[in-house]
Amino acid sequence: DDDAEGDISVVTKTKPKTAKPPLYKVLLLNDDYTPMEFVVLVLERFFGLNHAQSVEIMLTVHKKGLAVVGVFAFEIAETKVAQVMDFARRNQHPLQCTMEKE
Ligand code: TYC
Repeated sequence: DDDAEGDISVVTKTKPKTAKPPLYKVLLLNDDYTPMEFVVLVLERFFGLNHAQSVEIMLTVHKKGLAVVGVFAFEIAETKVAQVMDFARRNQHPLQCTMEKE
């Protein structure tokens, strides 16, 4: 360009992408014996849900057979599953909790 108008340059950056860790769904499974109140307590205690949210998810598991109760990085999901399984076992309930890659 030899006239007075200056070219406008726009800087476009491409962010170097940091690999994001895979996420894991933690699932609660229905059974015929674990008391509803116990499941609600589990959801409140280990998943930080309030009472209303816990009742809602418990009823979803009861009706549908299972539900996702949270999504976490591997280590956190693993810890939640272990905590739930241990708490259920100590209270002699057959409640099952598992995880799967999202
Ligand atoms: N089905 C159980 C009952 O009728 C209640 C229940 C809900 C059990 C959710 C497990 O993950 C569960 N007492």
